[in-house]
Amino acid sequence: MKIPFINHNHSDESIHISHDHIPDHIAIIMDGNGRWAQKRGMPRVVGHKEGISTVVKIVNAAVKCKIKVLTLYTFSTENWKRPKPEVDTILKLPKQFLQIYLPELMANNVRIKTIGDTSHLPPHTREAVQYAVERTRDNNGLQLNFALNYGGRQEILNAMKEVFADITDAKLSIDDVDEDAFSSYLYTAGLPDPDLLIRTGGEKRLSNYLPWQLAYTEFWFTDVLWPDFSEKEFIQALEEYRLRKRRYGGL
Ligand code: V0D
Repeated sequence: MKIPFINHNHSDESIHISHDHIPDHIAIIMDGNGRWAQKRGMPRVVGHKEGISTVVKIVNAAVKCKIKVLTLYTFSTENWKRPKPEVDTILKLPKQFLQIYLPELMANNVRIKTIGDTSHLPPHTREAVQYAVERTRDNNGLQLNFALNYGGRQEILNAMKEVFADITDAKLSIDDVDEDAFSSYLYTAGLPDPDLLIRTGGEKRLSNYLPWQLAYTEFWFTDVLWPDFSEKEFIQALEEYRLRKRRYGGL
């Protein structure tokens, strides 16, 4: 893969990748899968399956670019409102994905985690994901977070309730509840906030995705539907992010 980062180190031409302003943490809303299929006269679920191959492509691109954390919005709390057959098919995707790609993720030293309330997922989904989380626990390359049954406002409310419980139990003092302390009650505890949000599929909104964590994040939108998204667009997003940072980096 060509990484279009310019060499500022003119003393050594062999170093041609500049690692300035590579985001540590990228969050992605992988939208447009159903529409991709419908445009081809196929059922929406075909688009979701097609979206899986884009997931692995972008994970591998992120590994090559030495991104530290990638957080993918796979299933939101709102997705339960979709027709049951579609929900059932979507909830089979983690197992299908892992059956094919877990060996590749292991070889790439990827650590899998989840964010969201996984307790309400069907056991077959939970078990497949839990197995992958445990298998990859000791990997120390890219951290790959799958947002499963995730909702941002719900995350903040849960955190608020846990803070309140800890205050009630005298484990926490109300004066110590600052932004950092509160962040440690979120699913993303211990992770840096995303530097870059990518949303595919043409919509330009947040859809309840990481509202607390994205407060200072750069947003990059594309009309490209997720199954058509590729390393090319991913690199383009990284490049635009780098240019934005360079532009106001001097200020
Ligand atoms: C559908 C496009 C991978 C977006 C990609 C349960 C929507 C394909 C996973 C996955 C989904 C999740 C956990 C894990 C391994 C893989 C996935 C869902 C949907 C929702 F440990 N793709 N994917 N999960 N889609």
